[in-house]
Amino acid sequence: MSQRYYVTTPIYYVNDDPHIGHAYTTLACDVIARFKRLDGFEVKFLTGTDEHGQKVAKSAAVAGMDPQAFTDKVSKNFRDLAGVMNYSNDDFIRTTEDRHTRACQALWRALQEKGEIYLGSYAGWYAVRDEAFYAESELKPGPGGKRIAPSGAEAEWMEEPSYFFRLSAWQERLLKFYDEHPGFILPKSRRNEVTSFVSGGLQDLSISRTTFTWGVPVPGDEAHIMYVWLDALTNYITAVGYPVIDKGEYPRFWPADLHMVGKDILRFHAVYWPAFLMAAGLQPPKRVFAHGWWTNEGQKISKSVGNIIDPIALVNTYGLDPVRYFLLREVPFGNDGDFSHAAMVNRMNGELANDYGNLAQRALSMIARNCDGKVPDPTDKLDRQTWPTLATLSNAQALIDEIRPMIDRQAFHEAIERVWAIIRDANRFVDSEAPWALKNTDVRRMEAVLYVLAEVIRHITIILQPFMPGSCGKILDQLAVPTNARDFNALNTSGHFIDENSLKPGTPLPKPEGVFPRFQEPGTEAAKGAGKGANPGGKAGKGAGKKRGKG
Ligand code: ME8
Repeated sequence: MSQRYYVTTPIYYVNDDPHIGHAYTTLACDVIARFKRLDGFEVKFLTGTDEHGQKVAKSAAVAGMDPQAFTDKVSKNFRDLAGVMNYSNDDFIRTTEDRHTRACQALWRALQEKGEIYLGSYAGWYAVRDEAFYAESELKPGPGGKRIAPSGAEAEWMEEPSYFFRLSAWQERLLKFYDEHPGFILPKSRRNEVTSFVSGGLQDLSISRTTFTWGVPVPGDEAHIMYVWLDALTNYITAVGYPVIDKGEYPRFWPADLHMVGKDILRFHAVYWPAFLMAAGLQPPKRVFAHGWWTNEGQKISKSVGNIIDPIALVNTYGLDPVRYFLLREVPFGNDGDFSHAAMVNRMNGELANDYGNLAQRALSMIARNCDGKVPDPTDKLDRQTWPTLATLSNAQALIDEIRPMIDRQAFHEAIERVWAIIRDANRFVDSEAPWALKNTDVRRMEAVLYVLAEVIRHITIILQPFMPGSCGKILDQLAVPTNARDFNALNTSGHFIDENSLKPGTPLPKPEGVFPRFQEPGTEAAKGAGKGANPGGKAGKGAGKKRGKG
């Protein structure tokens, strides 16, 4: 039986167009999904849109549109982003779909049957922007008798009849659950925040609303609609077929391996969601990872400041794979990060063009020139005793076993750093062996050096595919690696320098071409515009994106 992996993104509110923050979370999940597929797992990768609730209803009203028509339109922008960013999601859920209404109502009934829900009335603070209830003690005074939540959102006083979930009864069981599952919340600092929040005591949670209608009706009492977070969280089980739990995808994929979320919505995922699930007799997910927050050139990203970063503009300016690389390389995953044009160009020119691109370009063009455009033949030319630099090759072969646990704890930056250590080592190897000089002095050794380089590049590139699928695909094309030999099974982990997976000497190679261009400052507004979100076209950068790096 194959191993399985279920990874989810938050479902995004359709009150606004997608921005870099949304692109980031889904990208992280995409890298994990691709990595797991290459590692032989059967993967389900889910993303989608959160379409109900007061916030979306208000945005639809502002747009002068019927909520369904409005959500159809904005949801499509999120779906289209998958094409632009090359996401490999297997499903895209919308909470306005029938399958989701069925799942929400079934979960409600399950909670009701277990005595976890009662009817009462809510009198307290509510922030529509966060779709969250706040205790007086969490808020600061704001204008006009309103209050300000820790997120900066305005909270208003609200009084209405409401169903409640008996969250207060779950405090001890949640704490026990966190204790028994130390990997449930990552990073560790976030885990501590959650445990101290829960240790402080939990209040019953209002889970229905009566003052508007844009939501899933409460079964048996249609004057109420479900609280949008109960509705939204349920998406993760809707997508695996809930309420059918004995066949289909549910038994194969639930509990989810990973809910990836931003730190803003950790409480919903790490407190409410496991409580709802356990209360309904279902298993909680295995992990919630809360990543950090992006700022733009040092400033908080917000619509009112007008500095939203449009991921499409970034891709137009810098190219897709450099953007994918940058987002996961720039910031230790879990920390907050700042997007700046200078940092982006630095990574693009330094690490992609100079380090990786140059390694591939140098090696492949030397092979093209000096080995008749064919994979060189290293047979009888590799000798561990006389050639200690073979460590370069064995380090590349050991890479996958080092990277796997890093991906399993979502340490993307560590994985990339590790690969780059090998890339830098391989570049030093080229410099010290100087194969261009060996051409005149020791052709056998030159062939062996170039073969080692080609194998090192093959290993690195197979492993980097999840991060930069398009560019890595092009490099593997240039090494004539068949498409069915690009997964982690095709790596050489045999402990021999060469095994049946290794490149076959004599295989003809296509003409090499640079894959990672340097960013050329166009000296126009375009490059800056992408960073500021002011120039969604960013066309001038696209020209720069076509220039070839020199090897
Ligand atoms: O919260 N930096 O949806 P949402 C990094 N519908 N990530 C960011 C970000 C930034 N500046 N801004 C947004 C919701 N994000 C709910 C979720 S799930 C059952 C329901 C990302 O559209 C980050 O992942 O407000 C954050 O958690 C998410 O977008 C919030 O998206």
